Amino acid sequence: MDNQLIEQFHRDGFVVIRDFFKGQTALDEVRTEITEIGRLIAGEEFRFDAFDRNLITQEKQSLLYDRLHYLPSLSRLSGNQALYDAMVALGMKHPVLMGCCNMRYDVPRDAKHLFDWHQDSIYLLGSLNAVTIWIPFGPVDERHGSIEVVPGSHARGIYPFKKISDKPIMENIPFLQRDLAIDCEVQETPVAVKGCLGDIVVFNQMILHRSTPNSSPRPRWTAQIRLSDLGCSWFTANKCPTGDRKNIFYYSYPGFQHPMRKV
Ligand SMILES: O=C(O)CCC(=O)C(=O)O
Repeated sequence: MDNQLIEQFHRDGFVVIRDFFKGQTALDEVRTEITEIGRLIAGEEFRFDAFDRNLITQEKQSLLYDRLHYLPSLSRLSGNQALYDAMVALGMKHPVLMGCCNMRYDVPRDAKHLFDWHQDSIYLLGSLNAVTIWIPFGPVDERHGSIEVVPGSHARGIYPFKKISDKPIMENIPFLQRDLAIDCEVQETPVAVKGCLGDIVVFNQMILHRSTPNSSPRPRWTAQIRLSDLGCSWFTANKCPTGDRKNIFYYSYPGFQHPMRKV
């Protein structure tokens, strides 16, 4: 991999690798499988690149969205060797999958499912250098929506956050986006990520980032492959915590000093 990309990733906490999937069929299989499932759920008129609220009702949208996590083609994409090789080139020693790889289906003008500013690490835990590989299946830009990131924020540790739900703080109870939110104003200048089919965006899970709205007529499909590094000594010393079984209140990530911490 180009040294400039590696340097940018370490400095800014994210990098866009253009044409990563050029010549590979990994994304085509996902698209084909989603189209098949979309047709089963919404009918033969379903199209991957189009959106019609009369066809995709809220109920069908949820039904489809909830299936995406279980696509065999997403599992194959999660195990894509080129992705692993790229993460090793970016400095991971022994990348392993986290149990939260997923796909998003951001339909036009749907603000409800957008994520506000957050750091993945407070929900997902994982190694200090855990990454999300964010894979667009079409254009991501101001019109189609995308993500915004705060370059360099990954190096500042965990930002203050607060619990926003009634969930009790107990060791084995995971916290989701609806349970925790950052507890400070984001004053840094963000960068809007732009990309297209075939590109990948890799970001450190400590980076501050958020979704931006899709105001185009087509849906925005993206995959999120999440990897932790067994070569991270903090991770192994803490028995490899992941957010599907543990929660942030029981782990001291460097920089973590929030008064809500209970243990
Ligand atoms: O794709 C998006 O809109 C947000 C994704 C995100 O925040 C994440 O995967 O951590």
